[in-house]
Amino acid sequence: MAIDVERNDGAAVVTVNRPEAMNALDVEHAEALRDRLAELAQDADARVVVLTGAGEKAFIAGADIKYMQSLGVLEARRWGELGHACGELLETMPKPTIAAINGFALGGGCELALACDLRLASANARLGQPEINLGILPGWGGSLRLARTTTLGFAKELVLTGRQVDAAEALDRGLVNAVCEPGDLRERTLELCRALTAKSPLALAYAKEAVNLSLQGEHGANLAAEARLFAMLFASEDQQEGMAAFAEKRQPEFRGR
Ligand code: DAK
Repeated sequence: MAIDVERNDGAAVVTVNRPEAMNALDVEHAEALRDRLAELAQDADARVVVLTGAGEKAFIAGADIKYMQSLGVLEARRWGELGHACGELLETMPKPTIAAINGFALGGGCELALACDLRLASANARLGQPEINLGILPGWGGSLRLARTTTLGFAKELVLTGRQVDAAEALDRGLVNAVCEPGDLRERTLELCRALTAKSPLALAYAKEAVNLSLQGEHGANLAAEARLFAMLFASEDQQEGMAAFAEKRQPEFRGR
């Protein structure tokens, strides 16, 4: 059993390490994933969090079907809550989260990728919500996040038919942000991490919170909340540094204060 966490400068790379089962999540792995994400959410040294899968075939091939086979209603509810806890951490932790999709991202795997802020896929990735073929529906937030990330029509197609898409179609549909050759995925991901860790962590956290406002509530109230988040950043040294660096034609050095 392993959820590995590797540090690479300011990035924390979280790897679901169960390649013999295509990195499918059973309870043990899902609980460990939730716990690692909760720790990283609080860890100021982790400025960006990457989620990926071990091996070359799979990101996460979903929730463990063999485990789910014998679940009762109450167990299924707890199982759903566990997946939702992972998704909520990825979606709301005050730092960018990136899914490095290195192969199959199916069912719960696609749902967790959708909970991340950014998605990079290798050209051999395949994504989809095949739950309908098992007589269930995407229960880790995917039915909603897929519709928000892409379109209602495309989400309905994938959820109702269970059709998988390749990386090129995922890019075309806005399901992933970029596609690269499988051998380049790690370096492309770390490059993106470096670009993000060079920015103000305060501004990143507030910017993420502001964009997430669009997930809920009333538009006018959300615009007012965005204005407050914007104003708050003018209490930071990073705002002064960012603007001074522009005026002085140099790179900013952000300190997270
Ligand atoms: N669960 C358990 N084992 C899995 C698995 C999975 N999702 N995916 C793969 N494996 C296992 C296979 O059983 C096989 O194990 P052995 O037979 O060797 O013991 C091993 O990984 C290698 O897989 P294959 O031999 O099948 O490898 P292939 O290259 O031929 O095919 C594949 C790879 C990813 C296309 C295929 O394995 C596959 O179709 N896997 C299932 C994908 C899938 O249907 N994923 C969605 C799962 S459902 C909810 C909570 C959660 C969810 C919903 C509701 N509530 C409580 C509200 C989420 C549901 C799901 O994610």
